[in-house]
Amino acid sequence: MENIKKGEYPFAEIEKKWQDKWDKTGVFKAKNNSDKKKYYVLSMFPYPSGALHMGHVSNYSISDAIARLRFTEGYNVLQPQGFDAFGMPAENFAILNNSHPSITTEANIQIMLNQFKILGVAVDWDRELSTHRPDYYRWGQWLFKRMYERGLVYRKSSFVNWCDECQTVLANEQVEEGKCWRCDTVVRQKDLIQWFFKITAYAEELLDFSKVIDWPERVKTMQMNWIGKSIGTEVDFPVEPSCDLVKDRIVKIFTTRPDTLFGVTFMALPPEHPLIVELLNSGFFSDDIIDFCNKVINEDKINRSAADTTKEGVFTGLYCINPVNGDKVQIWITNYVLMEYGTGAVMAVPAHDQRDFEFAKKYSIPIKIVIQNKEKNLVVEDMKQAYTDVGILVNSADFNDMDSDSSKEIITKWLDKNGYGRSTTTYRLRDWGISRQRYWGTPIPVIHCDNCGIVLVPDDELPVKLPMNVQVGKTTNNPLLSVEDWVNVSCPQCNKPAKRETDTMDTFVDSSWYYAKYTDVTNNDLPFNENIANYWLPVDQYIGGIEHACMHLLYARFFHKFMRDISMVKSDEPFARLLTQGMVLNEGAKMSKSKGNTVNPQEFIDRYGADTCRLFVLFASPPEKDVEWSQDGVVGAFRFLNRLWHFYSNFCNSKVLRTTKPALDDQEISSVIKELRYSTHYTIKKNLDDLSSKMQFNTNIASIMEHFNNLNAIKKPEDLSELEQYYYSEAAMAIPRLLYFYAPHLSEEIWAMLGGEGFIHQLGLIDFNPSYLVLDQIVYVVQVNGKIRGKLEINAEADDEEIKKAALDIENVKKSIEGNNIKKIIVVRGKLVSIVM
Ligand code: ANZ
Ligand code: ZN
Repeated sequence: MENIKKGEYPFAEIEKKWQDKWDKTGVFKAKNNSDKKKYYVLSMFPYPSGALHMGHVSNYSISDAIARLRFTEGYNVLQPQGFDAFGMPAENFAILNNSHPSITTEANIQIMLNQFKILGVAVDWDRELSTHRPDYYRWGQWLFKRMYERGLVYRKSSFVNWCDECQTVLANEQVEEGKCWRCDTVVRQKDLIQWFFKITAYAEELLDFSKVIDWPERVKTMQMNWIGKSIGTEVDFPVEPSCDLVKDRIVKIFTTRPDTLFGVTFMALPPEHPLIVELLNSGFFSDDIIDFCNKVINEDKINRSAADTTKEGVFTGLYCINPVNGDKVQIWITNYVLMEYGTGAVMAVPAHDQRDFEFAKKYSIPIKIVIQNKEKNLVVEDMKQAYTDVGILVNSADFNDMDSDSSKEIITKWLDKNGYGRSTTTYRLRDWGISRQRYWGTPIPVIHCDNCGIVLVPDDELPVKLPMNVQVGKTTNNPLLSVEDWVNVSCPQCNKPAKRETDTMDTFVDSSWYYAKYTDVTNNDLPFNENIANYWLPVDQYIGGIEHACMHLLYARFFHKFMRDISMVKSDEPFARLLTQGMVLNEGAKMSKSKGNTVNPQEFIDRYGADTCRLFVLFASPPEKDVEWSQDGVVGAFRFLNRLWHFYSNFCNSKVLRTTKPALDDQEISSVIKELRYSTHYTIKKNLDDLSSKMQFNTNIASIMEHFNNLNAIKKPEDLSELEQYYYSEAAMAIPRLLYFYAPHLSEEIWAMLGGEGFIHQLGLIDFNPSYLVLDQIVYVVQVNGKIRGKLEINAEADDEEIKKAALDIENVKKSIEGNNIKKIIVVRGKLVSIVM
């Protein structure tokens, strides 16, 4: 980037000056006790990589514009900031730098704090937190214990997504197209004992968005699909007791099509099904079957469940009995059924399910039609695909001739009565596996004792601190396992030798409640004081990327509801409003190191200043849309601020600046000044309107620029009359107060140059005068039942309602309506008001 050129405004000096002033006076500190209304604005905290990227800058420019707006409106504003510091990237960063993550993390935080400061955000820095510090994660451990006590934490062995590169488990959400979301390594399945949070206990409530004020529909839909509620029927299929191993065994299936029960021709089970696992372990299966199972287990689950996956399977040699008709149906192990959904087993009905159809065709399994179409002409031999529509039941004993949709309930009731099945609801949402076999995370506060089993670390021994004497590096094991003086402890209950849990928590646990800790960050007796938290929560406006729709945003809602249920908070939701900001793109692609298309905000701010940076990202597009990086756009923003600077440098030192209105008649001013006055008041009104509903910063900024052009178009202000100079000054003085939300440093500087005192936000919102918005009057003819009854002269900007009201106010109109009911009033814009009685 080029160096500063002659004639460019001294942004570095100005920005430093105002940042120091904000800092010294502490004007942006939030008060936990205040008579003012509160406003809590939060942007998702960054991982301390050591450098803010453009995405952060865009995120924080949006939240800061909102915060400064609310400060100006007179709210007691809380805008905190902190760091999401645990996790693999930090551990790997330390490994790369041959250091310890606690050292590299704190160093990175210092660098980023400095970058936040040069961005000039109105943050209450007294509340800074970082999740890797014991005074924070202590309370994560405390919350884990409270969850455990409520039966919301458990351990189970399960197949997990395993990344060999990162040597840890990944949540389903962290697997992207079968690969690790961080390092792109192909994920494989591994059987491990894991800790789980029972998020499914809240599945139903998490589907309810009625308590959030404003969330993007897209995010709500993504969460609803993720939770995936499905109402259906569970049916018990006894296994034919062909050998002792399978005596008294039942395969439970979940179906949404109980109407097809009589058409079941085989059972489809995944290799992970408990019955299959047991048979695998007992040596029941041949090598072919074992090989097939191993192959499928290691396949990516998302691919397995995709509709177009090639269906594969092996016959187990075992049968189930269909409880409704006694049919003997083969049990197959298949790749297309997942253990994670429903009951992990499917009654396959090839005639009416496409996946089952393809499978049956491939392996020559019988197909049996039980739903007939209207024409009653379905025949197995002619079927090219499954018939999945509604129809009439056939081959279904007592249920024949029933309509398929309405038979579902009848069949389910009949199953229930006979003890064969029951109606049930299932969710796609899984419990949240939080175990990570890594060093750099919140230790799980558990001790394993041979005598007592699982023992929770007593509250007064929290935090369980991460040991510092650890060699981080690419070991095949969790590095914590080798820290013997940390692992070996005496059991808190029986004092016998015991071992610490070495799994650490998924970092999404840390980020699930940080927004609440900010409210009372220094509390060392509890996570936070209930009253303080209830004063601030919920967060009024949360801002972050759409990529968090199904992980962080769902986990935080779960935590919040849990905290509500143990009376820590009163609200039902953590985030009342959510804004998902767009990405910063460069040449159409997301900025990323691997693509080599990043722009370093630091260099950028050094060259053009923080105000230019903020103005550019906010001006380039609405906050929820992507921003396309453009050097021209940047230079444009910079040029605009330079023009302002030069304008005010002259203006503020001139005699034209008049802050008090001379006692003269407005009739005396020229039409040019009248138009300028209109521009001033119109711009203010438009800005306030835009900001009170949608955060349309880009159109806001555009109108400020336009207003400045109108001002600048007046060439010789020194020749104007005193009164005209007053209106000219008014036009000039509005700009810093409007631009303040986007370019706060320069705005404060200009305001001071204009003779203003204090900080802009302390002035409150700028007012406009509606009578100056009357540019043209329009004359309407007013008719009552087709007869002209009067004329109406009204502001051209008046809306239909205002016009109707004014028309009904005309004396002559009133008289002719008297005593009659008005049927309707038609407004023909610019011409006519027609009243029909
Ligand atoms: C028999 C049947 C007949 C089915 C038919 C469909 C059509 P949703 O709506 O998404 O809940 N299914 C159940 N558990 C499964 C699992 N673990 N893996 C893969 N598929 C599974 O889907 C419910 C249907 O998905 C169920 O209804 C079951 O197939 C299948 F003509 O049962 B159905
Ligand atoms: Zn013990």
